[in-house]
Amino acid sequence: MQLFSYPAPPQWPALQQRAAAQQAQDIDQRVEQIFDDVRRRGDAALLEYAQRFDGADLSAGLRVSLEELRAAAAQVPAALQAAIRQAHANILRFHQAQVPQPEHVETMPGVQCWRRAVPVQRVGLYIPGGTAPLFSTLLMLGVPARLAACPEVVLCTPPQRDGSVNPVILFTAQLLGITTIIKAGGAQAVAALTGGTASVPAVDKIFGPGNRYVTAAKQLATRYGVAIDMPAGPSEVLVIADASANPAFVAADLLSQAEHGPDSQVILLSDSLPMLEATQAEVARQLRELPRAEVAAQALQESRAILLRTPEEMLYFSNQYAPEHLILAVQNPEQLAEGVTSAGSVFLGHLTPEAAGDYASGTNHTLPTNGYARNYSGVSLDSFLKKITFQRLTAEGLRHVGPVVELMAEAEGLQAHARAITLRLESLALPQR
Ligand code: HSO
Ligand code: ZN
Repeated sequence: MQLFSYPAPPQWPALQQRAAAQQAQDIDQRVEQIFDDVRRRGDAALLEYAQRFDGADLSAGLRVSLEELRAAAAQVPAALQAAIRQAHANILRFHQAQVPQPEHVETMPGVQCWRRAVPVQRVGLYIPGGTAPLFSTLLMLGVPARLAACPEVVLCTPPQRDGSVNPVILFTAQLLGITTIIKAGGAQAVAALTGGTASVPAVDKIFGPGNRYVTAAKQLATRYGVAIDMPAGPSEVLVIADASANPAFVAADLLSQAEHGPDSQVILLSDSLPMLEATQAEVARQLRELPRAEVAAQALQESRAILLRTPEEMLYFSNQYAPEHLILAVQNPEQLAEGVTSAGSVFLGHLTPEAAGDYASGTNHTLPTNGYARNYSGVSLDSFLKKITFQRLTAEGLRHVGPVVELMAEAEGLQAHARAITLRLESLALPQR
């Protein structure tokens, strides 16, 4: 980690810079070709990509069969099953509190307006395979999808070389009651979810993390009218640590973000130089013990430890950076938390690691990165719902609101609008039969 001592505020924007997103043009072109190919050849294209990119022969079928699904639990240790069930229960409880209350408002006598939440009808959940198959992400997307009662939930995840899907992912899917599971990864999976194939239903909205190809593919999907959860970027954490923090805890938190990927962003702010130095030493020590040390070490090369003067300065810096995760490893975290205006998710105090929220405390871990915490929220139940407004006017209601509309419509020069009211008001004035 590079150390910066009391940088002057004009230098802060440079320190808040994320590594330039290298959305290489050749990635976009490649993804467009894949979309074309999947649209033209459907399942045949998916089979070929599985062979080429995953080394898997899926001629037996692109879908996970019910037998495969049922067999998965036997391969997952009982203790892990219990842990996943507990995490599921906590995440469900937290998201249940987000169920919207019915809204019904009479704005004028006889003018009834109401709003109803309706699930997005068809959703696609993408779960990467690769070096770390994130079944926790399936919980984070599957729980709100089920709670919202989306009628169609399609899970796409890449196959392993033997053509199977990671059993923990299957166990988690089963727990969620998700049975449409497609063995497809990468941009081709997103293409299939966008346009549909014989085996893959087309969806209305696509969720989930992925590599640069998946990210580019989700972006392209939006051009075909498919919505996505949010613009994605590398995962990031910012820790504010005062002299009361435990350097070993802080180091572990920094490393848990760094081990996600070589492009993970890690920033440590402190108003205590001894704390910064002790944490740096701890990071170096703990790094050596990590199986993913190489990945974490790469991420740490771009990471920064910054000495600032006061809690207010640290908070200001953090709000400007707008981190995906913010850890307040300080004596009085509540007070600091009050001042947070931009962050995806905030972790208060010395005993609240980001890892708790990543897996099991209940909050969602699909969060805005790359500064989008300035203007986006993380995934929640809302992400799977649309809100539809309804209204109904009685005769009394029309008499109340009608003249308001007539005047405004005429002032905008929109005579047909005015007439839609006038004709009805006139009909009310006629003797009723
Ligand atoms: N920190 C990741 C989520 C995750 N961590 C999954 C472990 N597993 C999201 O930013
Ligand atoms: Zn994580």
